[in-house]
Amino acid sequence: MGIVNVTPDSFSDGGHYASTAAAIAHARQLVADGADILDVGGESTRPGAAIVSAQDELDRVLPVIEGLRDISVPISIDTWKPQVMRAALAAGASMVNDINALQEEGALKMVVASGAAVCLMHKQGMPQTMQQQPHYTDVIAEVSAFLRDRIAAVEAAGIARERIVIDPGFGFGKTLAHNLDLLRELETFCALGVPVLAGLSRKSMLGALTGRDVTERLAASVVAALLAVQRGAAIVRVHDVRETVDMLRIWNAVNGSEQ
Ligand code: 7PJ
Repeated sequence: MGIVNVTPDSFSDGGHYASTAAAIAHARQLVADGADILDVGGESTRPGAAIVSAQDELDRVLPVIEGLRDISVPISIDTWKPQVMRAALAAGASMVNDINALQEEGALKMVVASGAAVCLMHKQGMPQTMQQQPHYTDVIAEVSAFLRDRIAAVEAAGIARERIVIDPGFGFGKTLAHNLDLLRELETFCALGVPVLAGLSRKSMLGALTGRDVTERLAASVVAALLAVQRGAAIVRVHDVRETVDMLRIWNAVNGSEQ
């Protein structure tokens, strides 16, 4: 899964058209590099980031999704807002990647009605404050119980199991120790019976371990993706598709897979 961030570049005066065109070109490059899914997002959910209005988010992501109508891979919309889900799905997205696991009022109904796939992610707290004091008695058990409950809730609402993906939510209300526990024990989540997505690319846990700035985390990100895949992750959400696909080619060859 290749990450397509559509956020205005405050240092460029190219404006809306330039950021749309840049996002579309970037998305096409990710597919050329081997991405099997594109994850389009218009709101930063990084720790401490401000909330963007649904209208601003739509203004960012819709022209990009529309501009990718002919693309050969499924498009995922990274949002927790039902209004953005609805418009993005109508414009051609076929998956919802929700850091809020469809808990927002109206979100579950929206995805049920659309027939789209969904990624249910765990987080503790809200993005603005979640890294202030993450706390768990047993992070594996608690994240696992949450994901199990959300799978049950969305299945009961009418989303077939085949349409559900889960994600422990690295960095979303977790200390470095919690993140390492989640990665080490990723197989526990695979045992819940639906594909597991892991998002570790360029995250601050990799910065904490390497001492490197976000622009210098390529090697750490590829290794983290490998560790996730080794522990059963079916989807890795990454910025650096080309290098991650190289890694997966080696992994698959060693495992005797055709791909
Ligand atoms: C994730 C995400 C993740 C899923 C972001 C960043 C922060 N969606 N959206 N999983 N992270 N499903 O990429 O650093 O880990 S935004």
